[in-house]
Parts: sequence; structure tokens; C-alpha cells
Amino acid sequence: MNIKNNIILAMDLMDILEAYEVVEEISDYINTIKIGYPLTLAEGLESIGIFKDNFDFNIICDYKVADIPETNSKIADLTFNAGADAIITHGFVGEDSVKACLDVASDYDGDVFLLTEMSHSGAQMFLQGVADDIAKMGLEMGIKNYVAPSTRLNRLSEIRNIVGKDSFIISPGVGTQGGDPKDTLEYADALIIGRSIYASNNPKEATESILNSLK
Ligand code: NUP
Repeated sequence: MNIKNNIILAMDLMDILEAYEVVEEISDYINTIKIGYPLTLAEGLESIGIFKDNFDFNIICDYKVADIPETNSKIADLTFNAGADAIITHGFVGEDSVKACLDVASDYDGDVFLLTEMSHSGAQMFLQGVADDIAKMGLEMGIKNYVAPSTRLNRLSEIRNIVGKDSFIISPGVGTQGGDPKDTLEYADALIIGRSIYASNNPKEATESILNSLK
């Protein structure tokens, strides 16, 4: 995926008009947004089409799909049918569930991002212990796109080692959760940034300041 300025806006505002305003304000700097449950549950799957149609951005749906294969297929089908370019799926549910998402994605020419280890501290309780195996499974399945944490660079770097330089890693946890943009890009291909931009008083200046910090 071609991600302008290596920044993905995590749009977790729950009012479509407010979300639209923020995206419009920074639309010169980005071409990719990530929509998750907050906006989708508040405003519906139409949120995807609204950003797709008006900005022609890449839309990554962060639905952290984690169900049995048959249910994953339904979720992925609804998501791509609504206009998403990519879906984020959990890896801990195993190969068959992940494959269900991959199969639907290929019908739509879409992408799957495999979530390995999460960025919050609770991820160290259970998920961290299996994250390397999730990454290895992804590699064996031929998956090219991964999500790995910017809050623990040692883990991000380890996951990069496993998936290799030809894989594409996007990394959440930058800014509000403590991750540093520049350091993260040593290992990741793009940054996922939410509150540091959309919750700032001036999203445009906040984006410019992050871009300056990358120089
Ligand atoms: O491990 C993850 N951590 C994380 O924060 C996986 C995610 N998908 N996210 C998401 O990234 C989170 O749900 C939010 O949408 C975004 C980070 O937002 P912020 O902390 O920059 O506001």
C-alpha cells in the first residue's frame, strides 16, 4: 500500500462530521485512514464510503477480526463490500481464521494486515508470548502486511526480523501511547497515529510537527 508521508490517521472520533473536518484539514498530508469500531459502531459502515468517495483515500478497517473462519468471512465480506481497501485481523485465532479473511480479501483485491503484538501494556500478559509465532505463521501463509507495536521497539524490531525486510509493517502506539515517530520508522514502514492528531487543538499543525520530527 502506498502511504503518503508514512502516516496513517487512526480516525477514532465518533461523530462523522467532526471526523470529516479533521480529515479535510490534513488531507494534503495523508492518503490513508484507519477506521475502527468507535466510528463504525457510532456512524455505521457507511463511514468507509464517505471517506473513500470524498477523498479517495486508502481505508484500512481495524476490526481486529478474531472469530471462527465462517464468521470471519462474513465480517471481511461486509467490510470490503463497503469499500475498505484492507482489514486488520488478529493472528492468535489461528491459520484457518486468518485464511478466511485472506480468501475474502483476494476476491476484492484487498489487503489483510495481520496483528501480531499489540501496543498497550496488557499485551504483555498473553499476546506477547505468542506474537513471534503469529508473525511466523503469517510469513508461512504468504502474508505481506503486519501490525506491530511502536511502544516496544525491541519487540517491533524482533517482529521485523521474523517477517523480513520485504514485508510491510504498520505501527500503532505513536505519540499519545509513548512511541516515537522517527525511531519507529527504523523498523516499521508506516505509523498509525490517532489522538496526537485528531484530539489536538490544531490537527494540521500537529501533523506538520510530526512530519518535521521525521526529518
Ligand atoms: O496494538 C494496537 N494498538 C493500537 O493502538 C493495535 C491497534 N490497532 N491500535 C489502534 O491504533 C487503536 O485502536 C487506535 O485506533 C490506534 C492508536 O490510536 P492513538 O493511540 O494514536 O490514539
